[in-house]
Amino acid sequence: MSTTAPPSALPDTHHDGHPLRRATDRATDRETVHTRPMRRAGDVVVTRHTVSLVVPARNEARNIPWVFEQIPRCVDEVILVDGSSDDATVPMARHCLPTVRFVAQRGPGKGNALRTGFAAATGEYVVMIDADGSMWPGEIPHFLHFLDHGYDFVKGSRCIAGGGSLDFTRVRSLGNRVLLALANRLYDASLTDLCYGYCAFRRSFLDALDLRSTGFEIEAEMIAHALRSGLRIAEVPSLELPRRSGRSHLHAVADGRRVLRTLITERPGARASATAPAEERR
Ligand SMILES: Nc1nc2c(ncn2[C@@H]2O[C@H](COP(=O)(O)OP(=O)(O)OP(=O)(O)O)[C@@H](O)[C@H]2O)c(=O)[nH]1
Ligand SMILES: [Mg+2]
Repeated sequence: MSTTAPPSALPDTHHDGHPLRRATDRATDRETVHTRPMRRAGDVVVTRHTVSLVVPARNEARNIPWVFEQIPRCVDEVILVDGSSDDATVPMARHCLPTVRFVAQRGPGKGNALRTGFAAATGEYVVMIDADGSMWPGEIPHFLHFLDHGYDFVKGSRCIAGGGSLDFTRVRSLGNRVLLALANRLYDASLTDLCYGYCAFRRSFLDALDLRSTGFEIEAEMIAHALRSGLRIAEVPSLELPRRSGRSHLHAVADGRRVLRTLITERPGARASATAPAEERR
């Protein structure tokens, strides 16, 4: 019987604690030349920023569980802005996520709901997402990636490679294309999508966004003001799903007209922009 210990039983360290190098070990060129990865001038050091998720919800009790259970860990705070729901939206949200913060919206409409939620947010980054299950919370890290790498305002796009919509009707798709073309022309931009409310931004730019809209036109107002203020904007592909259950709150024609009015009155150099009181602009 041999008394020689098998190689695996050899001690892995010298008595001084350093790893033992064996004759069979192969050092790679990389190891030989640099013991640590080299840092270059263009490297971005990403620090962890706090993230608030603002969720406007009106009668979405049946959709909240799907949305909340998929919120990724990178979100620090979830704010649900309830639009006087008649159903169990609030208790359902509390049941699914006991740490959720509720804020009562000031005034009716999605625009008022989002502005109330943004004012209550405490995170360095703010993400907005619908409560009807049409936006997958798993995409949130893609938005944060661009904020982490220097962009100020990140919007989802259903119309670039990797994005899409399972919810576009003909009317909505046509309306979105027409309004998008107008926005690109008025604001000298080259965006690929407009009427889509999956966005993220640095909260430090909330004042620059100067939001006043009350209804669905707030999404267009955010983009218009981000462009007008010279924020660095990125688009990330996003897949819009059909709402999981319940009824839509959007009225394509009436809300489309409000978006149109917003794009025109907020265009760079327009007299009515920014300084007009909110009441006048409804
Ligand atoms: N708090 C609050 N939320 C609202 C209000 N109106 C709409 N929402 C929410 O805003 C989000 C978007 O509204 P939707 O009705 O889904 O509008 P949409 O996505 O354009 O329409 P669909 O594609 O048919 O779902 C949903 O989470 C709604 O519950 C409101 O007045 N108050
Ligand atoms: Mg929806």
